[in-house]
Amino acid sequence: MALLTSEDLANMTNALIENDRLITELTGLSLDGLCREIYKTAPKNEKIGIIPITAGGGIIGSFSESLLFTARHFGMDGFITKNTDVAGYYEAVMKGADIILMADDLAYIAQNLRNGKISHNQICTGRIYAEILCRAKNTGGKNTNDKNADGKNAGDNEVLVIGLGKVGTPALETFIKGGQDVYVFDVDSNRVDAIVSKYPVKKYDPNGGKTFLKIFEATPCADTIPEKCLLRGSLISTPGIPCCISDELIEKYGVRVVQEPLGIGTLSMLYGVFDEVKG
Ligand code: NAD
Ligand code: 2YH
Repeated sequence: MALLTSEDLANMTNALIENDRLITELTGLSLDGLCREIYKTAPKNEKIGIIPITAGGGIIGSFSESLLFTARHFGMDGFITKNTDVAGYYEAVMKGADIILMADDLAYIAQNLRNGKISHNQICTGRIYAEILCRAKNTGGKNTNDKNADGKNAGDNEVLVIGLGKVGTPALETFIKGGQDVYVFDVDSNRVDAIVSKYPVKKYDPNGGKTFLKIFEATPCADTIPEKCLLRGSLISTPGIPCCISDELIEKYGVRVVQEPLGIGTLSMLYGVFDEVKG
């Protein structure tokens, strides 16, 4: 699994604010409003304890600070422990944390110490980025003149999923639940075969001519979006780092891209462990 770097997080605060604006424009709901609708949960003054973890690759500059920024930006109270690891966990509990956030090289989790709920970054990230595409009301795509290989226009409920790993799989499950017509691609053809035999999805052929208004991407590689699949105004929702599409292609096709390195997934994790609300 690719580790985040402090460079990845350098512009995280602006990216979170900009993406929240775009998500609101696309779905009619702010990011926290969307999370509330998806999880049917809401915060109620929980204190978030963030524990720096030294295991494996060690502490990543700005990682804990980015989590604290996210919590505070969405109106929550939180703190970063002075101690790390187990001593940090003890400190967080003694200081009254209701929810713990912590990550090593393999997993980034949230745990609610009051209700016992636990959430995982890869699952919650895949889910929220997929929900954004499912709920995008106006993709802005111009599909009237652009035909697919089979002569049909790209459908508003068709989505291309690129990268079928630990983030891509919960995303495609979300698309299927959301009634989307899902096409999949991964460089690992065994992975594609395993997914196609397990889920009601179709293989995407990069050499074919099919185009998409909605594209989800979760790979650790740049430039993974084939130009052939783009339409004017295609919408890409991608947690993948680095970005899957060049500035040149974004400009050429007027593509809009939802992408941010940590905060969107973190908010999704927090809503995943809040208490349920009625209505
Ligand atoms: P993973 O290793 O489980 O899955 C990645 C998948 O992408 C694999 O199946 C791999 O075969 C495939 N792949 C690699 N190169 C490809 C290419 N060129 N074209 C098509 N498929 C390709 O990784 P993951 O945990 O699912 O994470 C995916 C990406 O999402 C990573 O970059 C990770 O850092 C990032 N991520 C971002 C956030 C966020 O909040 N933005 C959160 C979690 C993960
Ligand atoms: O970057 C990672 C892992 N790839 C999981 C994240 C999923 N997006 N972990 C972060 C490690 C943080 C570090 N231990 C710290 O600063 O506490």
